[in-house]
Amino acid sequence: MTSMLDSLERWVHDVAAMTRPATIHWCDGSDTEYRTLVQQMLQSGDLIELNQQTHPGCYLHRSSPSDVARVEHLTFVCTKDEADAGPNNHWMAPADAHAKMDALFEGCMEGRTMYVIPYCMGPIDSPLSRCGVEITDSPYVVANMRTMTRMGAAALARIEREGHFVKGLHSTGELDPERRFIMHFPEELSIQSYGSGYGGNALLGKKCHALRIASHQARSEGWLAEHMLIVGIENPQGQTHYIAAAFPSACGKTNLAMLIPPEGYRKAGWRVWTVGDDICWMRPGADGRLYAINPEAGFFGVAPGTSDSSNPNALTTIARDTIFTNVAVTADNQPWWEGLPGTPVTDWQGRPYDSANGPAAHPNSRFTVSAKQCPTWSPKAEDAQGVPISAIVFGGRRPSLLPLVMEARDWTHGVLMGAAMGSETTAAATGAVGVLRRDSMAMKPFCGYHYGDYFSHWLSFDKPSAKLPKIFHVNWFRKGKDGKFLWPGFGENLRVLEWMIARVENKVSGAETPIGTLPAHGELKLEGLNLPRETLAELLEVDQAGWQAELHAIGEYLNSFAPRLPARLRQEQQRVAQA
Ligand code: GTP
Ligand code: SPV
Ligand code: MN
Repeated sequence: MTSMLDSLERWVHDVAAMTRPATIHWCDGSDTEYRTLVQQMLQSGDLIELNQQTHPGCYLHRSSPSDVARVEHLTFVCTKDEADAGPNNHWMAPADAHAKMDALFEGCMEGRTMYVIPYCMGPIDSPLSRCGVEITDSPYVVANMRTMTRMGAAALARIEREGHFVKGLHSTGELDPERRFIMHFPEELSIQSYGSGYGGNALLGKKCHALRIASHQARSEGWLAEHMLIVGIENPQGQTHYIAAAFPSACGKTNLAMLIPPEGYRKAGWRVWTVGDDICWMRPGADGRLYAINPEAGFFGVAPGTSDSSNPNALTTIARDTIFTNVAVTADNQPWWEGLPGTPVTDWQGRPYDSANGPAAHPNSRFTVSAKQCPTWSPKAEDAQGVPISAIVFGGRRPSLLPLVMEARDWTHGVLMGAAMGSETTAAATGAVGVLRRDSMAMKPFCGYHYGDYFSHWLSFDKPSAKLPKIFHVNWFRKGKDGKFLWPGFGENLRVLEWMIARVENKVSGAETPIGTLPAHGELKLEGLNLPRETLAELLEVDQAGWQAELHAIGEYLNSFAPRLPARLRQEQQRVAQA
């Protein structure tokens, strides 16, 4: 019984011997602990108090200007065999990675507090949940992990019971981009991160554990760890369908998860329930359906663009008890970003706002907030069994070619649609923005193993006993000749989800095309929406020549995963190309 805690304590002891902190603090997740941390951070300048009248319990954190996003070029998957990491990952031999990291961690916590954070990803009592312990010298990380995970005593008790956990070691280091690495050791169930205090680089429960390590584990255990939102759509009859959707970073997951129905739908009795906005763990249940949990307990959402017109739910959610990172502030000390009314006076770096310096809020500025504060938070999000998934949706930012929505004819075709996903890059990772790149299942930065094996794993769910969800592909981002988005998006996306549900329930027949099934004439409900008929036609157009080129490009892309590319996926690409 005590042996697990012994091994945890031994690890903590070993880490302390290497990093040499002044003190060690075991986090219990209590309110008192949180309040104390906040006070310390206000004193040290890690947090800045925002207007407590308008935003009670809200604080601002300014990260180092060179540390504002995930760093994919410094993120490594360290498997024994290089081939197992795949061409989709940067790889380093475990021994080399350990040597590099040990040198960086040596004495790095001198004079500082080392925090030990036991956490659980997923409801504490769910068989789908998994635990980890993150050791960090960043109080900001502790405060964020408290919101984003089930952190503290209950997680520690589960770790003690289960006897295993993912080991995460993080230090902010010198914040020198030259001395920054995010290392994953899936075979050791461990993560080491040095030199960044930002989001996915530092909150190790999130992308590092819940996606990179978990996807690796999920493959051997027969489940899926995906970069997906989970949303429940309740129709006027009171029936709820749960939909899981994978869009790349900053491509609309949080927005879709918190969607507010257009007026007509609201009046008719449609409701939307938020289960998750970024990560989804799914496993087949006894009835053959896929059941999903959200391993997170909070939202680490993109601030810019969040407004009363785009996402009023998010705005309500973040009205109190929220940590803002890299947003601007107004004259009366309220958080501000592009898309909000009012004017910024101080930019995300703390400088007087000057439009010559670019946006006032960093394009990847974020809010961290408990999911419980979301007005549409689903009671089912705490359900240990998870929610049954009726449809899986893939999508990305595609200014042309990809229609508003299409449905895969079967699971294999759906896996191809996911594998073929492409999107324009965004500010969520460092590097150029607006460049088209393939991002299979929105997992390019997060799949902890070879994409070829990952595609095989996806295909393996197609068993006679399975009752798999239908698979769709959407594109909210198609542009017209004037460069403007053709589709209004946001709440109006419910119209597209309604069509998907009608397909799931076999209530509409759709129109078959070589690339998949599209809404037939009149099947998309557009009442109350001022969408010109030509715009709809453009949104649903299938450009044969364009698709030939696209399918050729998809074929080339798939080739890059040979020899591990499953033959079934190659055949499917050829089938569609010849359709
Ligand atoms: P990560 O947290 O990085 O994984 O991002 P996300 O996928 O949750 O993206 P999010 O919902 O935060 O949206 C990112 C950006 O896309 C914001 O600027 C939104 O305003 C914009 N966006 C979201 N949904 C839509 C849509 O339906 N149409 C258009 N045009 N823009 C959208
Ligand atoms: C993403 O980039 O997909 C995010 C933010 O959700 S981060 O936690 O930094 O990965
Ligand atoms: Mn994300």
